[in-house]
Amino acid sequence: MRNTMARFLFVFGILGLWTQAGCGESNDKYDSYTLFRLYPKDELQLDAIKLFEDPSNSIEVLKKSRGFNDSTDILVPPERLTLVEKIAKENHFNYQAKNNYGKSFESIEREPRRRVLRAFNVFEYHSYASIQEFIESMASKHPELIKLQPLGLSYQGRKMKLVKISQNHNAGNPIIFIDAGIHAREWVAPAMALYLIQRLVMDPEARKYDLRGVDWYILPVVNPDGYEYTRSGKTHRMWRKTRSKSAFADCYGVDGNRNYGFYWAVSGVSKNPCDTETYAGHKPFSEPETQMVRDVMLANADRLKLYVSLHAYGQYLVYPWGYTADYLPQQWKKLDELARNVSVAVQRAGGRPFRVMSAGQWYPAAGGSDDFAFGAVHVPYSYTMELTDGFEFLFPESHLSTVLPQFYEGFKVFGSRIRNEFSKRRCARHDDVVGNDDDVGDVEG
Ligand code: 0X9
Ligand code: ZN
Repeated sequence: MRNTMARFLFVFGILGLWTQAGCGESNDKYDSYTLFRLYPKDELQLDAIKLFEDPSNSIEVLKKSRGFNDSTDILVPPERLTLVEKIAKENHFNYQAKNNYGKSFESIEREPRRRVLRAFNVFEYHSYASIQEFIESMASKHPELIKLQPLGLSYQGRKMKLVKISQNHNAGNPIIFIDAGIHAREWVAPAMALYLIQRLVMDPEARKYDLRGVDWYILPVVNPDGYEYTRSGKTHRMWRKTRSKSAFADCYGVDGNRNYGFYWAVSGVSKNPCDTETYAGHKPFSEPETQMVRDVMLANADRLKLYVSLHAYGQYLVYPWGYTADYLPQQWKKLDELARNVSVAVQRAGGRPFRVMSAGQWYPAAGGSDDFAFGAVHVPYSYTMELTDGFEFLFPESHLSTVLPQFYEGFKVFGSRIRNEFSKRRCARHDDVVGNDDDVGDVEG
């Protein structure tokens, strides 16, 4: 095993130097990539997988496994294929491989012209401009329910607006704040946020129950520059970070979910601005986009009772702490129990269950918005929700109409809990038991 590892590291090292020195990006970059889905079955294999995560290997880690029975998904460029196959076989990995991965990318060139003639379809993926048009038009048609709050401009100058949905904006209701799309390639997350907006406003049942005594604040695309970049061609479809230019290197982007100022950069981050995945930024809140989310949280700290950050993929529903696996917040049982109720509701609607745990138990990574909301802003319920299982980041449009309503059932449970626990206007829509109000503090995980 040791020998294999040593050889593996050596060959990777050589190849790493070669690829970094020589290669430009072709337009169909991912067409020749292979998706490997590796199922580790023991600690040694889990360790071996970590070697794939070194960014100098030009392998892109799409998803990390949570121990056994869960896959680590990696995208392998053609020049690494033989080697990865060899390592996988030598180490007796149970794995699946899908060649020519980029060829399965859906065409994204249909907007914007065609859409002008017809209504916005929430079961499709849209350009940022169309998304903005949609929220503007919803707000002008339903001024009694929706207020748009301008938050500022993204790094590249895109306008960002918070969608506030309430039956009475002056009632001082508890607030549920949902954001999506901090990671550019996770398209199903903004799609879910837009579906939530449409459903809360257009569905009479939702108006009657889900808006009762609770305000919903939704920011559908936290990282619009990155989002548009992933739409700008197949080569960029797997982009994750923002698009800010580094002052220290000729590289772009920061991982927005490593950029929040709570135990910033203590685990699971890269300090290298050229790391395409987890660069934490040169300081906390270096990005205008994370500053805007922070400011929404801080401005509403007293009423903010639930924060959910929508991501993809893997069907996880995780809670703080994300920065460590060593301990859990004292209130973890409450967080855990609500997450399980949400999962059950999604399952009852025909969806897949969520894997529920603390984010750090999945893999420790600091600087996430969930930890900041919980630890710094003291939002009592804070989650990261990883939507969908299957298709990786390329969740097909044709399946949105099935899964988004299923996930909505989970949001009803979230809404009920916040209403029952914090609203002056309690009325149970769901059988949702309230847990104990524990003091803040940590316990061993
Ligand atoms: O790593 C992340 O930022 C999230 N997963 S993703 O595949 N969408 O990138 C998980 C974040 C969980 N929360 C923290 N680690 N704080
Ligand atoms: Zn994400």
